[in-house]
Amino acid sequence: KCTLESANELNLDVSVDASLSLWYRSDVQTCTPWRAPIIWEGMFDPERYDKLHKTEGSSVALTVFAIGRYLDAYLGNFLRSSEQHFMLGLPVCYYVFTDAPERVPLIKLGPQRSLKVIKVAKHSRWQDISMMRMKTISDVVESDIRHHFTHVFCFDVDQVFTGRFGSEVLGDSVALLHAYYYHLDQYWYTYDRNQKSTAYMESGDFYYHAAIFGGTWKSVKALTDFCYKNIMEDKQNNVEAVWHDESHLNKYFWLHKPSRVLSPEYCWDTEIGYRRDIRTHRLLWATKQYDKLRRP
Ligand code: 2GW
Ligand code: MN
Repeated sequence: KCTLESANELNLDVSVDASLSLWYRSDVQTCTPWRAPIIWEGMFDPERYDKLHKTEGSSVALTVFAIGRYLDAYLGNFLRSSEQHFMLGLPVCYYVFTDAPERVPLIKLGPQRSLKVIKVAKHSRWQDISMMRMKTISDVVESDIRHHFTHVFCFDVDQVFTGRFGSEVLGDSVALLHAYYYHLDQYWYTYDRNQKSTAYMESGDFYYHAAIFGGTWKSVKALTDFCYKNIMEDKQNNVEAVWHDESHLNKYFWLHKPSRVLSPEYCWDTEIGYRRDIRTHRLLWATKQYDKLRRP
């Protein structure tokens, strides 16, 4: 059971976890075997978290990539919705990585919120666009983010905020349960099963979704360095993990357990349909337009 004492023992986010009332959700798993909280609607008091993080001086960098057709297709709605729901009340800076800075939409930002556009090259393979984010994030944490922000959250751009996505997610190392796998047995998890890949895993804890991960800048630096190093080692050996950066992320969190886990309420796909345990939608997958966006 997750208690304040168990969190204390493990050096989890103790002061923060005092705001969790884990007993409010008996219908879902609210705690990992290593006693990290899994955050579900109804488990926490948003105001207490906000107060606490204001006092502690928490601040958040959000990284997002919008390269090629993804810029016009998704970035505007992502940023506009984020201004309505993401970390309201805390200092936030968007780090937007794109190959076309001139096409980044002008969004009116709230107080204490800013946006940086950083030009990056467009890799020709989409798998590389996705995987190479790890290297880019690591570099910008080192050169910029670590000097200005306590936390970093990294997002896919093909999604839209629809509800509070607040300071309750802040922790040392934060992973997200994949909406399609959270209720399934291990057997179904799509870990990389190729022994030649560095992402190879026989078993794991959960299947995490790479669409959102975060934590302190230090943890995010460690995660992105690990994934990038393994991605490059695989390239040298002419292998590629089955779900690219997501396979490497799952391997990382198997070896380095997250201190906080987000329920799929934090990244839901309405295509799944109604689920009794999903009490709120904080972020939704945007409609995939693979035919339009993924042709060469
Ligand atoms: C990606 C796939 C095919 C064609 C284009 C792209 C693409 C991705 C692109 O042209 N431009 C671009 O900026 N991206 C960025 O990479 C963008 O931020 C996007 O959200 C992210 C991941 O690609 P996405 O969202 O199409 O992949 P998903 O939704 O299937 O993502 C899961 O699996 C990926 C690995 O295959 C990643 O791990 C991702 O984090 C997962 O959510
Ligand atoms: Mn995506």
